[in-house]
This record gives sequence, C-alpha cells and structure tokens, in this order.
Amino acid sequence: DQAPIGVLVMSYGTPESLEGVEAYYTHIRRGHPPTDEQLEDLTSRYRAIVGGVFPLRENTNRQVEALQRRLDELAGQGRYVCYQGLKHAAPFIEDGIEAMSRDGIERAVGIVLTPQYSSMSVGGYLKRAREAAERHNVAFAGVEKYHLHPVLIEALAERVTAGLDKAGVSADDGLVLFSAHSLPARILEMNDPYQDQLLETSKAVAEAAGISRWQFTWQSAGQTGQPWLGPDIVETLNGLAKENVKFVLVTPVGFVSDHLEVLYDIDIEAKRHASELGLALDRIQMLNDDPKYMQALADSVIGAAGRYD
Ligand code: FEC
Repeated sequence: DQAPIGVLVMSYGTPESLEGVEAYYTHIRRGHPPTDEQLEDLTSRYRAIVGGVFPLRENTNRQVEALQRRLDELAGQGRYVCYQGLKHAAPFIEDGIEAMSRDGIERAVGIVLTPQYSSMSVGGYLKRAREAAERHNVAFAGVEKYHLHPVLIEALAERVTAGLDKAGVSADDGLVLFSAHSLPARILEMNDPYQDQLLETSKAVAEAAGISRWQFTWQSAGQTGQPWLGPDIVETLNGLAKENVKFVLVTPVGFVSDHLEVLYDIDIEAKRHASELGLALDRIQMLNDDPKYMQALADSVIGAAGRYD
C-alpha cells in the first residue's frame, strides 16, 4: 500500500505577535486569562529575547521543512506528508489532523519535537492528536519517545564538545549542566518516566562526549502554588559556585529549539545569576534543524508507520 502517510509534527507553539500573547497565555492556562501583572511579565520576557520576537515559529517551520526533505530522501517523494500541529497556537494539533483528512490521508504518524515522554507533555499532545484522528477516521500511530536515539545522542554530544572547546576550559574546571523544563512534582507519584528518561539522555550524551563532570537540573518551573520538580537551575548554580566550579555549559536535553525558555530563562536569567556568583555560563547551540536531529526524527517516524492503534 503506497498511499501517502500523514506526519503530524507537533510543537509547543508561540504567539503570532505581542498582541497575541494574551490569547496564547490564556490557552496555556486552560482558558483562564492571566492577570495584568502576569501578562506584563510574560510580554516583557518576549520583548527581551534576541533572535526575533517569536523565534520558535520560524524554527518549527524550518524543522518541519527539513524533516519533510529527509523523509523524501529516505522513503521517496510523496510517501510521507508533513503537517504541523501546535499545542497552544494555530495551526493547532486538531487543525493538522483536519488538514490531513481534507487531503484524503487515511493513516498518520504523530511525533513531538521533544525527545522524552511525560504524561503532562508528550502524552497530552498525543491524546489530542489521537482524539482528533478518531473523529476524522484517520488511523494514528504516535511516537512516544526518541530520547536515546543514537543519532540524537551523537548530535547533542557534538554540541557539548563544541561548547567546551569554545570556552577553552579543561575538564577539571568546567561542568556540563543538563537541563529540562520542570513539571509539577506530583508526576512522580504517577510513575511518570519523564525524569528517568531525561537522566538517561544526559548520561548517554555525557558518555558519548567523554564527560565525567556533569549534573542535571530543572528550569522554567511555573508558579502554580504547588511544588514543581527541583532543584531549579538558580539553586544548582548557587551550589556549584560554592564548589568552586568556574565554568558551566548548560545543555538543555528536553528542548530542541531556540525559544523563550532557552533564550530568556537560560541566556538572560541564569546567565545573570551565574555572573553575580562569579561563574561563567554558556550553553550549547540548540539542535533546531540539525541534519542529525532530522535523521533521528525521520527514523522514528518510519519506525512508527505501520504500528497503528
Ligand atoms: O518560545 C515560546 O514562545 C514558547 C516557549 C515554551 C516552550 C515550552 C515548553 C514546555 N512547557 C512545558 C510545561 C509547561 C507547564 C506550564 C507551562 C507554562 C508555560 C508558559 C509559557 C511557556 N510555558 Fe511551557 N513552554 C514554553 C512557554 N509550560 C510562556 C506560561 C507562563 C510561564 O509559566 O512562564 C504551566 C501551565 C499551567 O499554568 O498549568 C506545565 C513542558 C515543555 C517542554 C516540552 C514541550 O516542548 O512540549 C514540559 C518551548
């Protein structure tokens, strides 16, 4: 059966413009509008980041185009057709499935642009995609994770090596600090694999890059009045400064693009805090449309095609 297979490429989504921040934030908060203060706080973070106001949109576009090209090379033109589905902005996940259905696609694979599984992240994307696919009679197979894909590990390890080389620090003076978006701590009671998978990715990258001095930390925790997974990067940096670490290479392993949580939370906030502690901080270049990352995605998509639930 050579009928085209739809590929729903899912990513977080970002506002269209500064005027769109309120609607975006309201969507993240499941329909509850932010207070004026919360809105101003988020808007000012978008204003502060470099690389364009909303770099995530363009980066996601480029990733989807590059994945399409890679799939064409591997499986022949037209075998796989990529569609975007964003979690909190248009085109939403449901819009992507609807577009497939309009185009007569009967089978689809879904993949999320983050490598590790959590019921609160990838699980949420796949649930919405699956429900939309059912409504449109599209058979759907979801990729749950690719956090140990050897080519992904290689791509990240190369960036760690490049980051250390650029800083010119010896392995004794520097430390690789892997990081990922925190989640509410209650996921631990749900036996969620998120934390384990993030540590597995970190360990594999450290091994591939030949790094023995590394740690993992959380970042970007929300303010919901409930506990989130810690330690947060600020606390971790305080500890490292006390241990006389001179240089930290932040290596996000749950994010794959340049976007707010990297360009603000690491490049502005964490960097400022580190410099107050007398600690030099840099971060690896994000994967964006790195050919090796595209290879890991394409391979995962092709592996999932055929396993329809
Ligand atoms: O550049 C951009 O415009 C978007 C950057 C962005 C990415 C991202 C990724 C993840 N999030 C995850 C979990 C949560 C949870 C909440 C939450 C809230 C926000 C807010 C903004 C935001 N997130 Fe995000 N996230 C990005 C942006 N995120 C803005 C709202 C203001 C704030 O808290 O700063 C809390 C929701 C709630 O209130 O109930 C939970 C996870 C990821 C990584 C996986 C993925 O990419 O899907 C997990 C990028």
